[in-house]
Amino acid sequence: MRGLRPAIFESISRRRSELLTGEGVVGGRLKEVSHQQSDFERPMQQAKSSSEPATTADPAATLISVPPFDLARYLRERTGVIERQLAISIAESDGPANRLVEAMRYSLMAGGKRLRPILALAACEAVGGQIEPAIGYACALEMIHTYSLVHDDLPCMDDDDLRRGRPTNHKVFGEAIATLAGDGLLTDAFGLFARSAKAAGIPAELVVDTIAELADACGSAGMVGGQVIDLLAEGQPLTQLELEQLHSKKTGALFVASVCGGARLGGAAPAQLQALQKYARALGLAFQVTDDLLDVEQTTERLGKRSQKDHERGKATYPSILGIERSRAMAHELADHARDALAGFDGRAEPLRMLAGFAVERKL
Ligand code: GRG
Repeated sequence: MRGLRPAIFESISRRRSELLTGEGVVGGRLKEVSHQQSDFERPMQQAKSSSEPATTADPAATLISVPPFDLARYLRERTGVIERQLAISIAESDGPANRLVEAMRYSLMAGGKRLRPILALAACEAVGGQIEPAIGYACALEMIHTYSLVHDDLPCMDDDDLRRGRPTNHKVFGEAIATLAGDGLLTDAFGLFARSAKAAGIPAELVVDTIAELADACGSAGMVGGQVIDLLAEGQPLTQLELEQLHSKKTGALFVASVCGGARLGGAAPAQLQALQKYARALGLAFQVTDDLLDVEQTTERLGKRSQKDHERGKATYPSILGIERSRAMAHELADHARDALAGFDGRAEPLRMLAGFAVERKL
């Protein structure tokens, strides 16, 4: 595979990995913000079933000096957990379909921020759950997200050559195998989650509810439906409201399923799920507005995917409707809304609070 990668792709990969491991923007500024409790790094508590959101129980906690929350380290650790499990889940195959598995691995193990699985695990622990039973779900989310990228890059969709700092899947494996690799990732994601949930002893009703929500988020009412609206809207002017509706399906629905699914597996109460849904909706939109800004402001080399493409394809974006400065202000406001939705949660929700900042501060 390496022989297929020109030097430009190697250099893009290196730059992306620096940006993601905290040596770039992710590190410094956000590191300085302190969190209310350090219990994120303590052993996790059992999932609760109370209908009240979690609160800070120990009055002595206010007297303890708490070290600043190190987001870069947190992202590195969580990325490691997820990537190790993904590598196991999509083990190499020497069967007749090994070319397919190779194509699936190629895109799945190509890096990426792993934001959706990280959010799922963070939501799980925000409600007091243990993350181990939710890791299968987290990996399923990343497989689904990766499938959407592989299909989105196909010539019949966005027709892109570069993704995650590498040639796109169809450039390496051809269109037929790339299409099937996406299909394989999507389908296997549900099998992986179902099996891992059973092995972890998660109650069947909880698993069924989570699968239904995830399928809705990915399907015609969610991501795929949003993609269709996006395709049909190319070259058309959209209002801000229409753009928001498009993105709530195309990008937002999977963020909501990530956060709410992770929280449900952690034992979230209905009131907590409601608050987390608000958090995820605001965060998903903040992420998308930022994505539109990055497309305008960053280079292809830095992003590891083609920049300036929204304008070229005649796509309505937040910068095209609101301008750069108002879009940036909107992204930050949405991140504030996301954090506000967590008002009833204690220090265990600190990673979620920090991730809202990350969604808008990121540089790729
Ligand atoms: C089902 C074909 C099909 C498409 C679904 C989600 C989607 C629609 C297409 C993916 C392409 C795209 C540009 C979506 C907008 C959301 C987005 C910014 C995705 C990139 O997500 P990141 O930044 O990517 O989390 P990494 O590589 O870090 O995982």
